[in-house]
Amino acid sequence: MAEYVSGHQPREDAKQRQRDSHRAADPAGGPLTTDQGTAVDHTDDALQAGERGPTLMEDFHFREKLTRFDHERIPERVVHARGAGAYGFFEPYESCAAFTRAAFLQDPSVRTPVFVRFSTVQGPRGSADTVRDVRGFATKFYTSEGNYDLVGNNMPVFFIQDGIKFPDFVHAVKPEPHNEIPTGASAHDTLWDFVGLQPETTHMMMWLMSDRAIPRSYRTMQGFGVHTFRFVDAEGRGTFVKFHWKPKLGVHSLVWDEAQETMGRDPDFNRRDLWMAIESGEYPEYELGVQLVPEEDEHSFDFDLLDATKIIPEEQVPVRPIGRMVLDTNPDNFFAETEQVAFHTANVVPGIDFTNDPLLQARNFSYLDTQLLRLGGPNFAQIPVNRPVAPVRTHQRDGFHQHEIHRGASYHKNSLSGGCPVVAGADPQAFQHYTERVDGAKIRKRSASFQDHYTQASLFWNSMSDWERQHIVDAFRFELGKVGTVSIRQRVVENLVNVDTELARSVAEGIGVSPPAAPAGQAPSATDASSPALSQASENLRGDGSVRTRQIAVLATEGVDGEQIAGLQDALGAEGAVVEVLAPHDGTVPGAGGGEVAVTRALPTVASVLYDAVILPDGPAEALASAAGGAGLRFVRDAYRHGKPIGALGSGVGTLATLEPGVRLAADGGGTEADHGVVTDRSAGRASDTFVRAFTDAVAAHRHYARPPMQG
Ligand code: HDD
Repeated sequence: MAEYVSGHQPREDAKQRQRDSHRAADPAGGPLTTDQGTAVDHTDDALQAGERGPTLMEDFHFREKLTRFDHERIPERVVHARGAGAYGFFEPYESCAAFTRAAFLQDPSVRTPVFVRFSTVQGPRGSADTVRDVRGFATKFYTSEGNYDLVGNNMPVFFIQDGIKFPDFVHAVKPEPHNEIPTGASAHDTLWDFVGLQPETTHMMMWLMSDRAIPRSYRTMQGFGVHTFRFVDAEGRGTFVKFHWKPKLGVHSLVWDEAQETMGRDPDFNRRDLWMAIESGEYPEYELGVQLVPEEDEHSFDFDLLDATKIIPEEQVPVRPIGRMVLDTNPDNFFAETEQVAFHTANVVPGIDFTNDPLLQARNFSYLDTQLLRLGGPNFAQIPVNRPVAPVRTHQRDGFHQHEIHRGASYHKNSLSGGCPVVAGADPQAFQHYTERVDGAKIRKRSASFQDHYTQASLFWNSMSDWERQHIVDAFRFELGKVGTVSIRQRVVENLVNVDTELARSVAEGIGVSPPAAPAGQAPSATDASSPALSQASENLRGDGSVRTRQIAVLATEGVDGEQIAGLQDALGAEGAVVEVLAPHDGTVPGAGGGEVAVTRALPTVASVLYDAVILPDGPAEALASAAGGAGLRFVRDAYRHGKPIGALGSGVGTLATLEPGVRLAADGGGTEADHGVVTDRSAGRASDTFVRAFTDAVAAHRHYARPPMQG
């Protein structure tokens, strides 16, 4: 049986601290009060002189209520403003003592509570979830030795090499300064102007133009610490380390057209998905892996380990799984927890240390600095979600929003408080900075080992499947097609030649600029090498292959086979999928056998983009297609275009045939046919096990991109 640090249970742990001393009084425990605890008699009418007279200053409840409302907002994060968070726990698989002394990585029976916040980067707090953007993946481990924050992204590299450029990059990617357009999007002049003039962005831009930038769910994306960090063992020996989070459900993305429509249909798509999964007990799970590089191998790569625009290919240094994280509790209050959580790359614990990566060094300044403004002063670590479970004893005093009532001397050294708190000195529990010899001239200069900006961009391109490449080309065309300044488009294309001439040529063709000047064939700085582990088509990113939590729509109209639908709900539900019956209206529809079929949602309130797959059950084909003013047919056509699995049974196959998609459909009496994720069976009655299996496999594969184009 697992034990938990500080005796807390994982689900309750982080919240328990809040409940103990910070939780608001039970709303049901007494009447509405003022901030001072005085009971309020009436809150719907202000105190006024006569029924039609002016409002009186004397009404302290009215003034307090409005003042408090006027002050509800705090500055949103300058980047990563839009986010969603959850609590959970982390447990190591085995002791990592061989390379780090971090306490939370020693004992598989110790669970460490965590809070994770996922985010987009560019858009404001109220922007849509499914924009093309990097996703933040920030984890706060409440360890017994203090808080450790792993503030990562869902891409393993970054746009720039030195944090001094961060304000330039962020100014460029944020909306245009004069009209604040576009919200949440990178497809505009200033970003691409910056990109074309900063070739170090090339590798990251390949990732940003790939499907990684439009994850299906926070539960189906990887996370990366990005930088090379340093593990330190009990003897003070260092090992370079890169951190990887891998989702149990596999790495899956939306397609761009779908992502755009989802912004309108459900701007909270990813946030809702995370929330609902946790509410339904389908706890998101990620495996933590590390790539370890001995100190003596620091210079054995053809790139610099300190350069955050580079990965270590997994084929070169395998990712070693060291533990798992489960997110099992939703916050109670978005503002108090998800908004007020404050991450900081410099929140480290003994056993984890930094390297001289110039991007990381800048971050170690910026995160503390930003919280001072955003959270209104220096005491933000006292906010419940930020409080360590480890005891805090400091000489820090006063400041805005001080919650602690400190006693005794507030300076070191003192004799009046018995010298307390004492420093840990050589106590092995204390954080001791890794001893590293550093000497050099004071210069503003980047090492020559940071100068190759193309080999890994090319490696990424080479590692992609055909459909991934097509999506990348389409994304470049879309983004640059929104850039008004032709010279900016041209410059980006000229730069892409260094990655792959064909890529550059295809992009140029789509955006109406001159094809790149370079000759056909491989550019001099590009490479033939690939890293298959990077492809979403690879086994590496497939996950457990299950269909758990996939949203499957079953379209129903009057006369549909209700028993068949019930059978599908049972069979697919048993695999963990969520099966919803959609019909032209809410309530029920009369089934073929006379019974009523319960409707989960009315078709006009939903759309194909909100589901992972669709089934057309046996029923009147015409009626299914024209259901809700053609919404049924539109639903199926969208699912087809977006590569989603489509199942059809009995006369439902007839509805599919109207699409003339060029895929093979089952023949009469021919059993189940599965072709490019279209699974058909003309038999009436209960769906066969073969159909259910074939359909489940199609759903597990997520998308079927190689499907023939839709006709008509
Ligand atoms: Fe950053 C927020 C991730 C480079 C400065 N960053 C922020 C968040 C994530 C990242 C996930 C949101 C945390 C949350 O949910 O509250 N940032 C990264 C990664 C980077 C990176 C993976 C490169 C490897 N960031 C970076 C640089 C700087 C910053 C180079 C400045 C020099 N980042 C910030 C910030 C933010 C922030 C301005 C805004 C809100 C906050 O810190 O708390 O300080």
